[in-house]
Amino acid sequence: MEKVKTKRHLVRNIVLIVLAVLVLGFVAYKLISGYVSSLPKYTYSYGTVTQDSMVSYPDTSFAVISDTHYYDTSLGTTGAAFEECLASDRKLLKESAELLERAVDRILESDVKFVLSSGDLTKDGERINHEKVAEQFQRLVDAGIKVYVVPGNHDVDNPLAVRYVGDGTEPVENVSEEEFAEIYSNFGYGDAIMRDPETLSYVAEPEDGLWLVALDTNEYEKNQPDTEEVWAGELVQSQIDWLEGVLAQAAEKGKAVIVLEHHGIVEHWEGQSKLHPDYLLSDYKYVGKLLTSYGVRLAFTGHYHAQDISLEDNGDEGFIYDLETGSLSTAPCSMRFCTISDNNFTDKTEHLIDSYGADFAASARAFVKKTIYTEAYNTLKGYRVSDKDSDYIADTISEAFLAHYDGNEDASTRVEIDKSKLSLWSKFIYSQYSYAIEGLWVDLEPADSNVTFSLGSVS
Ligand SMILES: [Ca+2]
Ligand SMILES: [Ca+2]
Repeated sequence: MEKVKTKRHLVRNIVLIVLAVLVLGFVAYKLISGYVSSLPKYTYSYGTVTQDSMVSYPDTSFAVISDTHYYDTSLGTTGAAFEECLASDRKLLKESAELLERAVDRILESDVKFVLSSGDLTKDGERINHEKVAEQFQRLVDAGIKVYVVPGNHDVDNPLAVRYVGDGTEPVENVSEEEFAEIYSNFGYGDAIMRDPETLSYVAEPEDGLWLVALDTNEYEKNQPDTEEVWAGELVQSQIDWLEGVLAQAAEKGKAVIVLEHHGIVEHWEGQSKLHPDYLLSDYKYVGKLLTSYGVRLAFTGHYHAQDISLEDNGDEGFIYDLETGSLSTAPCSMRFCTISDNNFTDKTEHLIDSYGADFAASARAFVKKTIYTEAYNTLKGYRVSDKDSDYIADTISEAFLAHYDGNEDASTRVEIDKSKLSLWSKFIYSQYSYAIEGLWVDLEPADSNVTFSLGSVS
């Protein structure tokens, strides 16, 4: 009897030791992998500009549009493949051409000096769509308003440039890097005072004393035939070296710098880098630090289709605002009208969707909500969450994304999820994603639109 008891104790102790080793191993793995992923992928030589030595920005005014995702309807608007494309996307593709035309009309009425476009000009990099975008931008240039573009992940060497025929698709001509620079020669590339020899990055001077550093953050060289293009973005070492040279020259010549790029530099909600890392530059924290170390305070980005401004404050070593502009083809179709005066930045945001009337605006918002809802619902069903609970959670998630896309999130309008209505399994799955809903509803400082802040110090 005593022998059996001793044997049981021994087995129990072995099991406990094995469990402890497994838990400790898992914790150690998490700590080490977390530490490794927080290290820079590339090498950076930081500048020495401090808050006290930052130059003032010259007075100017400009408009910003992003993610126009232009789609010429001659490429087809019917058939099973097109319907599938619409159902899985947030974009108003059929209206995208008219939306850009209206945006250009609106800019022509304003008194801005230049326009920035932060990537994803076309649906999927089709040559015809690029040419149509260029036609619209030419209207601005003809009226004396300069335009500066930078490509997004959809725009160059995209293997999915297609037109819709019957229920299927047929490939159409896309554009290479060289062709992109040719088509947009009147919109940045021809006006560049410096070009990165390796990529579509360039520098222009849209206002005396103001350098625009347009960065090509995309990774087209990794695109594979017949598969979706690479969404992630990064600056490789040769681009970082080039950028450091540009920033050093700007500091030496006393030029203030604004950055234009597709991918984010500062997280736009707490948890974005965990749920959607491909929307931020791979080394975003280090690139942000590099820019602030040279006194850059404004970066205009896109990609996520949200109207949001967030701030990285590095204390004495400077600060940078990441001003993400929403998609012109995703409700509410935001565009920014910006002014810099006495080293203060002011944004006035307009929602182009409002120009279509209340009914269309409501249905466009419902369309965006439905596409997010469907994606969330299918993800939850993949985890075997019940239909009823998937519907409830997906609805909550889509409301959170809609609020984030609009910007200036008003948490008082949030309907909290009642967890007592969920099954035990649904509660567990929800607990894995609740950080996203919490994060999306919290607007990180400063406000996202209709806001003024100082470029001399953090207010
Ligand atoms: Ca914000
Ligand atoms: Ca926000």
